[in-house]
Amino acid sequence: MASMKRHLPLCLVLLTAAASAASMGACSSDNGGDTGGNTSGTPGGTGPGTGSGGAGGAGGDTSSTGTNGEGGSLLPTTTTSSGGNGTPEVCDGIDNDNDGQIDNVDVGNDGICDCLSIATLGVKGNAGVGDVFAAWLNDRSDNGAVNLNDAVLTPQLLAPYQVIVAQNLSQIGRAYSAEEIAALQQWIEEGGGLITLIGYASPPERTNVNSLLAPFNVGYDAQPILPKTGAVTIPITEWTAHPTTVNVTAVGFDNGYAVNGDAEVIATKEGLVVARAKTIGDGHLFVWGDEWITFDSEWESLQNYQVEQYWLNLIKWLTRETECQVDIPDPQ
Ligand SMILES: [Ca+2]
Ligand SMILES: [Ca+2]
Ligand SMILES: [Ca+2]
Repeated sequence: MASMKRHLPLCLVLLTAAASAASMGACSSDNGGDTGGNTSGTPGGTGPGTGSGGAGGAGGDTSSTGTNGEGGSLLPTTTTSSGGNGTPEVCDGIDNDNDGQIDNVDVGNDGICDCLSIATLGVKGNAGVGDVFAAWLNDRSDNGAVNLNDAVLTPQLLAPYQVIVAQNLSQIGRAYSAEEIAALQQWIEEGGGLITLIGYASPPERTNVNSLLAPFNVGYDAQPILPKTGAVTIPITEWTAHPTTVNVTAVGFDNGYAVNGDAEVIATKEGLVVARAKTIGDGHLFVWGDEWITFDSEWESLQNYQVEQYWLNLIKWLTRETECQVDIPDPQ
């Protein structure tokens, strides 16, 4: 709406100058065309940009009806968004198409927002094959995942990201400082989404991740649980109805840790809580008791597990409600 308001005085100028029905069409279509022109360089935006009434009129002609930004619908579109003003949504931190969602682009209709800004802390696991934050995510978003590894957590470091995934934090070479823990807490409270994983290493791996979780009164228990017997992971099948568990009936687990504390129980196994979720200020926290779900090559061919669905649900729920929310495709 803001961009349309900014164009209003120009339209009034054009109307005053031309005083014709044709110019009215030009004005209304320029609202959509100019916004598109600024981001994609497509025709229709040249009128207001140059201040030329003639060029603006050309934009109006292509819209045929020229009512309330419909000219934008003729622009090349790279978005699946259907609402709003017809201006294509692009990854720029702005709700270009005015449908109430910032950067809700998913050209491939794969359920991962193409504009997603996600980072990982620590190092990936090596007990299985594949890494969900490599090819799997790269195929589904424009940015992939940024590996922050052992970077010092500051408000400036965290600010660009919508979702952060804490992986194996036992190798960062230090304990997180109070300032780092506070920075992450503030980032979540202001709308960030954190998911923590565990089960990568020996029990001391809990120390750093639990320090990050302490402000939220959640943490991993001391005893490893649910080791797989043979080659097959333990199926987690007891789920709470929650946005993260839609269409999920079974996900594999192997040698993780129970999740204790003050947060909603999301999944249990044999009386143990293996997942909890919590809304904190404007943000979200999800604590999963294992790391096996990161090994995409291990689960992509398994029909009895819905790990991919789980990741789609998790990433969507962790992302701010007003940003990057795209439809998750129906299970096949
Ligand atoms: Ca939008
Ligand atoms: Ca945008
Ligand atoms: Ca996508």
